[in-house]
Amino acid sequence: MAKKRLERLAVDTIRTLAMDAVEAAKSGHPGTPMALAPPAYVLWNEFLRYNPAQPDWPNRDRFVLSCGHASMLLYALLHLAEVRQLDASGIQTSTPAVSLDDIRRFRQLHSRCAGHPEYGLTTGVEITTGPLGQGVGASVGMAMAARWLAARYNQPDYELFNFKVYALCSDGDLMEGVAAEAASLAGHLKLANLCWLYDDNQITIEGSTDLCFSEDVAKRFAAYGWRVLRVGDANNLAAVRNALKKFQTADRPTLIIIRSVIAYGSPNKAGSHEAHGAPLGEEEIRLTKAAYGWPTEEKFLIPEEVRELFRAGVGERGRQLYAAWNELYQRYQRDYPLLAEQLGLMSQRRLPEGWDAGMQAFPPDAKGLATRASSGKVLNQVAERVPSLLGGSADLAPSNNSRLLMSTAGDFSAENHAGRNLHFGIREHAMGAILNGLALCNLRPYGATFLVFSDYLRPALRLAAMMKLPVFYIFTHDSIGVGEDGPTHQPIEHLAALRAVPNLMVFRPADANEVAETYRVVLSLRDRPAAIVLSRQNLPTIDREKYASASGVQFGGYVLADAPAGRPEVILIASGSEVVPCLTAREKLLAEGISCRVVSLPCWELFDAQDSEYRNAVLPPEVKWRVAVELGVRQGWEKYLGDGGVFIGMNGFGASAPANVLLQHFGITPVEIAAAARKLCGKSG
Ligand SMILES: Cc1ncc(C[n+]2csc(CCOP(=O)(O)OP(=O)(O)O)c2C)c(N)n1
Ligand SMILES: [Mg+2]
Repeated sequence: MAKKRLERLAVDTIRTLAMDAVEAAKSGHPGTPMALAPPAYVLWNEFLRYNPAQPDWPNRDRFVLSCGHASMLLYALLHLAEVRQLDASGIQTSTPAVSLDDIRRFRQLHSRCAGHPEYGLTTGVEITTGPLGQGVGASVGMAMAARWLAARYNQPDYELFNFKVYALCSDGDLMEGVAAEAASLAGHLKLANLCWLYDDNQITIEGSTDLCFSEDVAKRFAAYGWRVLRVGDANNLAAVRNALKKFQTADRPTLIIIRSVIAYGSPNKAGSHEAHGAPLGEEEIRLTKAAYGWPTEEKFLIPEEVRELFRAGVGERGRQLYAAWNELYQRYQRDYPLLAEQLGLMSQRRLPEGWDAGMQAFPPDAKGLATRASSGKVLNQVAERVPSLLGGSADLAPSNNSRLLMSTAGDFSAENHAGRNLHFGIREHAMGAILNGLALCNLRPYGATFLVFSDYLRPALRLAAMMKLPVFYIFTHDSIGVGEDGPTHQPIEHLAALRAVPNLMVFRPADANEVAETYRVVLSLRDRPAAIVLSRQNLPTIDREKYASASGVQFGGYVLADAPAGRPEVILIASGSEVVPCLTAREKLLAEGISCRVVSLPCWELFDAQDSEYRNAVLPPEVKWRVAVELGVRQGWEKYLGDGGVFIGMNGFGASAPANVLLQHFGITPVEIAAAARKLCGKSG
């Protein structure tokens, strides 16, 4: 069969699979896969360096479907390329990642063809997408990871890492702010290994992009420092090929603007927003198949020649490239055993033996230090022994104490892709997305900002939790304790909002030693992100001879100071900066003959995961008189307070004044804590 006809057959196979799957599901997005089948075909079968039999090859090119609603496009490609599924422990199996049955059961329970691509569910899906902008945002992190790995691990004659990152994106992706933030940084960093293919179909859900999107995207990206190429018609395979060829030798990121027609080929729906998110309908499918010259009554048809074409293309190329790489890697292991060992650990998200040996205990100190400061010290101690740890702040590193200070760390820049200190600029949302991209390439990234601005990266954080990525966030300036900056900078609802995210661990350590223990837990996480919430103001370092060891952090909560004979009438529960005020209140209460226990509760998620025996030992069900203290909203504390408890915290926004004045003003002091406990016990002061 002539090459051109064969290619057309492959393209139409992708199109009809998408049409049939959406029709069977009675739900989904057929129009965009139909339009983008040609460029996706060329990219996958002619350019992508990807081994379907070894989908976790660390140097594979990454393909990100940022417009996740076009998921059937990706599933069709994974099926035709015969990508193999990895099992839960990452071992290859001989089962297809996407079987034809999965495609038939698109969007149904337990099908690997979920509504939007889900990382971890379907091998070959490099990232969960659907929330527009997140895929392209994370693609910048992936491209940074490729550069960083190359700069740190390639050796003369050992080019282990040189993978490229391709992201397919839509109008919606490029309207989102996160894409602009990420593109701006990618241009600045000259990430020449990054290519976005933009589906310029001039259609979104409400209709033509004329309604709300009239900027010159090409000029905008050129201004970011990108190279901009155009393909006038998505069906022109030669033009797509040409553009992708140019990208291979680029010296900066590339945007390929591809003009396409949504639902191409459909006589009545092509070019219409109606084809975005609804099945075409049986009759329209028949007409469209006829227009393609496809058998009109066949469903889920895959001509054998098309399978052969993919085997001879991406399959064979991937097999050869991987074999050559693997041979190189064998030699690398012999010649650079230490570096190879690091890479091996990274690929399993494991830490080097003794990684926490450098962590030092902090001596008791009444003046103490801010937990952001102790965090900076511990982070640096840990970074010495965890080579995959890298990160930075959204322009607040001096305040977040998030900088890696050792001389070998360096700054990541266009000239130095080996730096471990990342500079995100004031781009919290892109920071969140980039951290996901870095973690998806098995690095251990962190990002820092003020807790109050965690809202700015929340959509990316949510995806990190959904994808089970071990990203961590350093959120400082955690309460009205920031003082004079006032209510705009004083987080109130943020702890509750973060605790509401499934699979995210939120830590709010009380002193320097709890900070160290927090890092011990957080760095060992392999399947979830964590937020470390830290104070701006100094907090006393608790005397651990007098009170319990900070190692209790590993249980999420622990008895820090017990009542005489372990029989409390009342329990004071707190996190972070409110723990020491509770200790002070306890002293007062003990002096009055009220037996009182203080529980430090730095991490709800960890505490809730303990068995009931432990939890009941810390918070005995029979002790109903409880006071919880936290400089945030009450939401969620009910589960520890029960019916008889009292909450001391914030009911509304803060105010601008020195921190101590604010604590008095809002009534959050040891005096008030003791008074609340006394009242519960029915005693007077
Ligand atoms: C952050 C976010 N907001 C809204 C949506 C809902 N949504 C899905 S697709 C889409 C826009 C569709 O237009 P476009 O991105 O151009 O995709 P096309 O229809 O051209 O494939 C919207 C608003 C979303 N998925 N993510
Ligand atoms: Mg569009």
